[in-house]
Amino acid sequence: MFVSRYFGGAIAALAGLAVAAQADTWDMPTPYPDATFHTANIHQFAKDVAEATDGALEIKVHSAGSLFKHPEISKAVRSGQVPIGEFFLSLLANDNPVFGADSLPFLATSYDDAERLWAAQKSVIDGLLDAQGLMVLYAVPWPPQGLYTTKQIDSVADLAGLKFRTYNATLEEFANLAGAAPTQVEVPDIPQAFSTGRVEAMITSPSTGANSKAWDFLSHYTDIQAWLPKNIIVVNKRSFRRLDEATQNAVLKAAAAAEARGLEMSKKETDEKVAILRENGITVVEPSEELMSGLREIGAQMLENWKAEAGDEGAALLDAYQK
Ligand code: PCA
Repeated sequence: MFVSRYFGGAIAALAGLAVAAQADTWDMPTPYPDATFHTANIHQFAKDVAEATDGALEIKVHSAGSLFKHPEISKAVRSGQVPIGEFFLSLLANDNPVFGADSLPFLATSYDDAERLWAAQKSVIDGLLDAQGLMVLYAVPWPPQGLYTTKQIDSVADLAGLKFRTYNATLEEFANLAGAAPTQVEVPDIPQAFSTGRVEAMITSPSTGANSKAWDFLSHYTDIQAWLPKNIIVVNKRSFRRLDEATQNAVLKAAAAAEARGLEMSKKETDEKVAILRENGITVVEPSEELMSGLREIGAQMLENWKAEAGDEGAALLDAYQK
């Protein structure tokens, strides 16, 4: 009796140790603040993984570029400094233009388009990232991108000379073609960049506009619905392989759920956040035909530039998308 109880306790203690030894904590850098729907979705993903693995894998989310600055996140996951991370997919367009397809103006302007574009991009991107030691877990689109200014914008000519906040090379090209003056600013720095006058206009989603309290420094939102860029969540392949099979499956399952949930969150955001912009005094404007045709012309030129750079891979992607 005494002996068996003694051994029972010892076995329980050993089992406890085994669990403690296996438990893993993954630091996960993300670029956007906690109030962002993408970040909320990632917190839920982390919770799902912890629950499904009984705490064997804890994902600790470091939001708003607090662990790594946004441009460093993909490199940090590639090098294994962190096992997992989130970033804006088109930041990798310098590596290969295919990464930037979802930031091309007026190529994919609705959620359906964005999903078809992702379907066309996915296998190419999987392969490119695989070669970098990364595995794609999931991707989620931002709401359609709109134009924020301090005055009514009726044509592309009205954008000339504006100090324009950008978030990637594609938007920088767009601003240049519109005659504006681009400056790269990360989301957490938006309020300060506007209040100090470094920038005076931007193109981004209703989400980022509302979360940045755009009404503090801007007056007009023109709903141009220009593109739906994506965030991607990737894992370092070596880190992933180190997990036991059950944990790997739990991560993949939680990722699939996060992709579906994130898409729904994104769709819901659009109207909700436009309403918040309006409630706070932003004038929400339907774009004029003149403005739209001018912007579409810029988009068409950018698509030509992109095709020239993206070569056969780009052509195959466009083919798959336009089918
Ligand atoms: N918000 C992010 C990316 C796209 C978006 O809607 C940003 O403004 O940087």
